[in-house]
Amino acid sequence: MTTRMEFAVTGMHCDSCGLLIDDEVEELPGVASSTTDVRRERTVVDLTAPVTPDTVIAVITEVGYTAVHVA
Ligand SMILES: [Cu+2]
Repeated sequence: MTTRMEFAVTGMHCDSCGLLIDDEVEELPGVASSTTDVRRERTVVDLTAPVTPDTVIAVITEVGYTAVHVA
């Protein structure tokens, strides 16, 4: 099982953007933690149960950013 996924995220302007993404992604069942690095434009998501990349992308899109699954 995949325990970590990484996304390239664009559209973030400040640390609040990263915190917003992490708060929303961490609401998903199966997500242990979400860590966004605004400068690197990356979000790393650690899982405790299977979650599809598309599920995470949908949440990030919903709050106004663009995400691509990279690993
Ligand atoms: Cu911001």
